[in-house]
Amino acid sequence: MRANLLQDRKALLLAVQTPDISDADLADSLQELEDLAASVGCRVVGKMVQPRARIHPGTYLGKGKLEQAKASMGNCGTDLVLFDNNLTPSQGDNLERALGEMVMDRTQLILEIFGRNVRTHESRIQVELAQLEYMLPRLVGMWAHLDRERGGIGGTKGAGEKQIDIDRSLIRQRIARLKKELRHIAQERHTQNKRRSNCFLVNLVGYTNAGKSTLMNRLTSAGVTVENRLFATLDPTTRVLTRENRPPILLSDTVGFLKRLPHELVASFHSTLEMVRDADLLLHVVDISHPQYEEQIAITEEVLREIGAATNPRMLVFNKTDRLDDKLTLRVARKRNPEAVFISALQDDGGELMAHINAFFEKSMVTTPLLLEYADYGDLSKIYKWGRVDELRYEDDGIHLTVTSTPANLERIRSQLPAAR
Ligand SMILES: Nc1nc2c(ncn2[C@@H]2O[C@H](COP(=O)(O)OP(=O)(O)OP(=O)(O)O)[C@@H](O)[C@H]2O)c(=O)[nH]1
Ligand SMILES: [Mg+2]
Repeated sequence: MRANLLQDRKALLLAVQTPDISDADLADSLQELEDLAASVGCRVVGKMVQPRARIHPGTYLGKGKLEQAKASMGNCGTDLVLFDNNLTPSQGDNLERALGEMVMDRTQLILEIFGRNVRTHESRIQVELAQLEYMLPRLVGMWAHLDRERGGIGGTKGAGEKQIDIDRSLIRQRIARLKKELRHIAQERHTQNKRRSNCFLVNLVGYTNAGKSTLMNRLTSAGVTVENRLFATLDPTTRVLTRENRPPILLSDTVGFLKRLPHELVASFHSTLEMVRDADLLLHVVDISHPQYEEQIAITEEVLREIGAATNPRMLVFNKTDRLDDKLTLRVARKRNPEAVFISALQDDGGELMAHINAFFEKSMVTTPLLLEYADYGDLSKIYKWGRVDELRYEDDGIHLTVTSTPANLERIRSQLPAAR
């Protein structure tokens, strides 16, 4: 396990409120930053906001506010400053010097959390790739001080600049290697998925901490890690949801979404998210006990659009209903989302949700009569494998069947059994 540099740090949260950010949005954003900090073991000891017409290009905050921040840090023993917005490399550099403590922006913090939660080879590569992609354009800021200190001689490259060239090329090489490895893993998964092509694929999606993994465990006893912290799940897990169905239904759990998810992460988790795009049904899990659940729905929809899953059929699943004291939230949500399912993944048995899932797939199935000649009797098992046999009659000319399945699977039956009509 890698060392957690952030464990037990006392953090000050800093944000600039530009005119386009409402008080409510700012409060939510800071709360989320605090939750992110808590999930790496930091304690937030203070929050400061500066209303400004625009972010200061050099130091993000104005000079006066910066001094105020430094004074407050001294009083609280703060040893980490977290910025709600992303910093440019030079802002980060300037702020670290001005404040004298470790400075991190939102993206860096999220990358750090992902880094801590990797469990498999694949997610380790994905996170490292995102970290390197984030670092690459920032190398200038990291080394520029070397040249500044030497005064830089016109025409020749300074030591810092040379160092940047070396680092850049090393990082690019590493990025290329990681990408190649990810492609290889994705290919293997593709082959695996092909084997599953006669199954229905259901994927859990939703905001981080909504209860996706809890629901996965409830429905399939998959034993996926459940934790009350953000981004507990990074690796996809797939299990059989029902064997009784023809075709069987598989359920996958995957990484959660978040507002302003760094685009480097979305890009490097591409192959994981591809599974979401391939799903026949998305279960969009929502934590209804969260005060901003409606915004979280909108953000999840936005990420789904970004990854090309805008048109996949989906079902809204409002979770954590047991945490609601007031009936009003539930009533409003039911009224606004008459098609949605309301559950508590902790307390319910999931039966109602299963009924909805089955009904959804039932709608896309087709029922057709088939005639199988006695000479092909051995192929009956294929029909049972790819479809549901509703009726079976032995007559003089062969076996008369009524079979229900997806159009694709019925096509498969017909093409594999020349005698089936
Ligand atoms: N009260 C209550 N808590 C729940 C329910 N479902 C999940 N939780 C809790 O919510 C927290 C997050 O649950 P997870 O299942 O890890 O959430 P997730 O959506 O998989 O989160 P990430 O993997 O981080 O995206 C855990 O502490 C769960 O015990 C529920 O129905 N009721
Ligand atoms: Mg999870």
